[in-house]
Amino acid sequence: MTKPLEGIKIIDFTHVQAGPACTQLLAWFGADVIKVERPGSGDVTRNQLRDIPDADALYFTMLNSNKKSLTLDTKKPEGKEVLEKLIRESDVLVENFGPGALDRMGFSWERLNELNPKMIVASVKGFSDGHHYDDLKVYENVAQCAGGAASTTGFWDGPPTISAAALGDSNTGMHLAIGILTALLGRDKTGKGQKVAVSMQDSVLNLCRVKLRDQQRLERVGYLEEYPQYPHGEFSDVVPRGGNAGGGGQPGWVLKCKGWETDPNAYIYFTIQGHAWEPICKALGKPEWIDDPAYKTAEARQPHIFEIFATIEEWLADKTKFEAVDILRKFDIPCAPVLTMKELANDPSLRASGTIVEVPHKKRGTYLTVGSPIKFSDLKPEVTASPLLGEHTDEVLASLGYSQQEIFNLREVKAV
Ligand code: CAO
Repeated sequence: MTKPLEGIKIIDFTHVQAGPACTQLLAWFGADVIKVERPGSGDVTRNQLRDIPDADALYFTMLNSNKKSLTLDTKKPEGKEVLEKLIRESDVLVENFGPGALDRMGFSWERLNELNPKMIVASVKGFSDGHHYDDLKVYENVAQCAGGAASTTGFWDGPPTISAAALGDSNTGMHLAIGILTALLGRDKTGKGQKVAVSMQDSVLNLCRVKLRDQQRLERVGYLEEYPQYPHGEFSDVVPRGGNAGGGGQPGWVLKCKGWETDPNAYIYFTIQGHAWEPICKALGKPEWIDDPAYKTAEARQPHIFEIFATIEEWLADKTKFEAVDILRKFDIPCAPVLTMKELANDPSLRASGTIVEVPHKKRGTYLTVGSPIKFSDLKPEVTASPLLGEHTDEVLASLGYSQQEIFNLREVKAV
């Protein structure tokens, strides 16, 4: 099978999560991704949170599959020379160094564009260029705070809360991948490369779009009717944390199921979709609610929505989260069990679809990872192991025309 990105050569100058998530995606789809890493140490995640001594950590293996690894000291003149050769024949360079690091290395956008005017240079930074915080280094949780996610996540009587989902890292990487693919299509038309930049703050904010919607609604009308604070609580002038409330026009909540006293994940998410009120009443054995004026409309239900949720919890008390969903799905009610990582890892549907995959690795044995969440009719992305540090150094150098002796010399000066 020919993969859509076959023939696209990418210099992967990324580390930790945001950048690697982007280049991994492009590698799954066929791009030749060469990860450039510092000799001796490599991407810091190779060593972070190791579970097997002397083997790359899962943090690294799960974000760097399908790539090659070239060790190169790009601060040494010999290393710079190799990088320049690689730049001349690559389509894309992706980086997520701290602000100014690439410039300090001698590879500013102007220099890169001079070396290869067709190359796309893609960057992740914490904040966008020119932002008053653009000198800051940024990790996931910092971005979640700066992008509006933390102030709007959690419960109203608790502090701002971080999501476990990588809204700052992998989400930014996904945005960058869209930018790179757009620039590649643009290059087909213009013949020119360009700079593509995505900030983690912007990417988080992009996912918090509905909260900016709510800020404007709040300023206009003074309340937000789908938040638990309505109608009995107080609103200030900023979007509050809404706990587990639904973010759209239909209320929802995380509800207890059988066993919640001992199992912290014995819950389902239940959504009261307006037009599904009748089936909900039927499912719950509450036909009298269907035409009761106190329950009939969303407006009528809202003031006592938590009493309704409490009644649903009574109905759930003798049902596991899976049994409950199996009943509710027959009534077309949007709901799901709260699934644990263990349940997801063993989910036969996710295994069958290739979303959870087992990958054989030279040093680790087999490990689990998340495969492509994007499914195609003509492409089934195959996930292969992440490279060992410098595993492809000789191969990449040889492809650039270096002889065995020259490679030996580069090793002698510790440039590779
Ligand atoms: N050869 C030689 N030097 C190399 C090299 C190589 N192959 N690869 C990297 N380096 C050097 C860089 O040039 C830089 O040197 P100077 O600071 O002396 O110019 C140095 O390594 C450190 O780079 P850094 O600033 O990127 O690394 P850090 O560990 O201090 O910061 C991070 C990490 C993530 C906070 C920072 O890179 C950052 O803010 N990146 C942008 C935002 C981002 O992507 N964050 C997401 C990370 S995932 O949570």
